[in-house]
Order: sequence, then structure tokens, then C-alpha cells
Amino acid sequence: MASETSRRQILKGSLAAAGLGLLGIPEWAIPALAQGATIVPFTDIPANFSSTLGTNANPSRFLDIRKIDGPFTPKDQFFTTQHLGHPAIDVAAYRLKVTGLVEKPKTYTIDQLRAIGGSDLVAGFECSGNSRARVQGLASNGRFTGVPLRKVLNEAGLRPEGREVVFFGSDHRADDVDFRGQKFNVDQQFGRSLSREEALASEPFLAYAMNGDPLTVPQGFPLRLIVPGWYGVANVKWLSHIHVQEDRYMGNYETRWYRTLKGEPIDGEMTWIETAISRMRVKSVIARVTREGTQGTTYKVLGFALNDGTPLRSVEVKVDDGPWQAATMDPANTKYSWKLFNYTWKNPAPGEHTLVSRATDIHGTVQPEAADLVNKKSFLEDNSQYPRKVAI
Ligand SMILES: Nc1nc2c(c(=O)[nH]1)N[C@H]1C(S)=C(S)[C@@H](COP(=O)(O)O)O[C@H]1N2
Ligand SMILES: [Mo]
Repeated sequence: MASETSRRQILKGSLAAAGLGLLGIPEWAIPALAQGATIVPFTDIPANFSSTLGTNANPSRFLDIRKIDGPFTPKDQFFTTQHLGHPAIDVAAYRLKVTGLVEKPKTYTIDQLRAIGGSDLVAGFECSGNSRARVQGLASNGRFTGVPLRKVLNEAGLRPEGREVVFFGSDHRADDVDFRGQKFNVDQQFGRSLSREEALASEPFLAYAMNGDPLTVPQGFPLRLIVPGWYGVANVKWLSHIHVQEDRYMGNYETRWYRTLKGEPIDGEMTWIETAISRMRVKSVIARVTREGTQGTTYKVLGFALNDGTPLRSVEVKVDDGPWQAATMDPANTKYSWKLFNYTWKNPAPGEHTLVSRATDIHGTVQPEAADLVNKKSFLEDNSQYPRKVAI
């Protein structure tokens, strides 16, 4: 009992340090590995699973989701990926430019951005390429500090004809742009856009810190965009330039590389639709199974859900061919955080079992089964239910 109490106090102490108390967020309900608990290994992890990937020139990292033990992914575990490697930015020389259809074009140093007034935002996101083949490790959750985008846009003043807000990272390279078979090799920056309405909403955020520390280079030091509820690709790292224009932005990472081809029966006729990657589709995954106590027969199943911020009605867990059963949502979850859940699994029989979770939002949108996505031809946005196997 005494050791349990002190463990709780330690946990509380570290949460206070993480700033949860300051944010007015309820105490974390899902503890790190409880005393005496042991991890039950999954039997379906691919033999070649590795949490680091990529090349020296373009390093990537998966989060090993079996190690999730709190609300915020530590900066050295936060998943990371990008297309063109990591640009080295000298923060003394760094400027964010705001140009195009604005009343007053602007440039900012990081200190000038900080002076606008920082606030915090908890955001979880996944790469749209995250999937079971990646053991769902292209997802993480952080507490970001920065400036609401609309404060910066309002300082520049969007002209009425400015309908599209384009965000460029400082990463760029010469690349072929294909036009009807003709190839134009020109310099291309990583870029993404938001509509005027999306950009002026209250959520998008220019972040310079995560979990209380400056962004790391892989996370986009010194400044990145965070679009809460959207897939990772919207969160432009090493943000150096915001350009307001009237025409639609048609860059590679907006219209070609990141799109979904899906067939939808409309009025009985299959209609093939291509859409840009934007808001996260509702997904839940089981991340970890633990056994309580060395001789215990009670098991805990922990997982997380992600979506576009629409409140969830439920996350449910199914064991083998049993019924769907409600999981408990962590009270520390917030609108745009990943949503941690846990489920208590009592007295499983020895042998192999399949566990799966599904999330449903308040509009009744249910996380699909893999079979429901057969008409989605391109592999991005795979939010299908993810069955996991464990041996008891
Ligand atoms: N400048 C820039 N920003 C970028 C990218 C990139 O290649 N360049 N990749 C995007 C993609 S596809 C993802 S999934 C996220 C990953 O963010 P993270 O490395 O912090 O996890 O960054 C996004 N922002
Ligand atoms: Mo991504």
C-alpha cells in the first residue's frame, strides 16, 4: 500500500512537471506499468520490425507503440518522417516571411513570434501512410507551445481576394514536375495549403516547442505548423514562408503524392473519387497488453484513438469471437489529443487470442473493417480495425 501511494505521488509529481495541472487537465488515469505488471508480447509483430528507418540523408523513426506509458510521447521517441531530409537552420538568421495577398507583408524572428504571446495545444497525429504493416508506429502525441496561426495572419491582414494560404518548409530540392509527359526540372519546396477559412479557424498553430522543450531538428526546428485533427502531412516542419494567393495551390505534396483514390457507390453507380489527404479518419489501435501481478489473471489492454476532433461516442474491444465491450477513456484526453483507452480483460484461457478495437464518433461514424476499404485503391488513410494476437 505504502509503495503504491508513493508511486502515485511520483506520478503526480511528474505530471505536474509536464504541466498537466497548469492546463487544468484531469489527472492521468492510465498509469505507467503498474507495480508487478508484466508486458504480454504480441505474437504478430513482424520479425523485421524496427523503430528506426530511412537513410542517413533522410532518417525516419517509428514510435514503438508497445512502450506508450503516458499522454505525451517523449521527444526522442516521437515518430518522425519527411521527404527531403532535415534542413539545418541557423536560428539567428531564421525568418518567417508572410507574403502575397496581405495588407502588410511581414517577417518574424522566433523571438518576435514568441512575443506575440504563446499558448499550449495538445495534439496527436499520425502519418496518412500509417498502417498495420508499420505496427501503427507513425503516430504520436505532444504538447505544443506556440502562436495561433490566425494571430500572425491577422497582423499581416488577409486581403479579401486571398483565398488560399500556402505554407512552405525550408526543405527543397530540384525535382521533375510532370506536365502531360513533359518534365520540368525545377526547384521545389515542401508545401501544403489551407483554405482561408481553415487557416483563420481557431485551431491551426505555429509551434516552436514540444513538451516544454524547443522542437528538435527532426520535428521541424525552429517552427512548424500544427493543424489539429489533420494527418501529419499538413503539419509543415521548418516553416519558413506563408504565402497568400487567390488560386488553388497544386503542389506535389498537396495534389499528387498525398491523395486517395476511392470508389463510392452513389445512386447505385460506382463513382471514382480522388481526394487530398486532410482530416484524420477515425482509428483506434491496441498498443500494449499487460498482466497485473506476477500470478495475476487480470490483463489490461491499452490503446489510443485518433480522429479529426469530433467527440468519440465509444471505443470498444473484442476478444476472439466475443461481443464488443466498452473500453474506458482516459479523462486526460482532450479534443485534439490522441485518446488513450483501456480495457480490463479477466481470466483469459491459456493459448493464443485475437484482440481488436473499434472507435465510433458521435455522428455514428464507425472505424471500418479492412474489408470495408476494398474500394480504396491507394494505401493512404488506412484506418481499418487492427486485430492483434497475444499468447497467454
Ligand atoms: N517541411 C516538411 N514538413 C513536413 C514533411 C516534409 O517532408 N517536409 N513531411 C510531413 C509528413 S508526411 C508527416 S507525417 C509529418 C511528420 O512529422 P513528425 O516528423 O514531427 O512526426 O511531417 C510533415 N511535415
Ligand atoms: Mo506523412
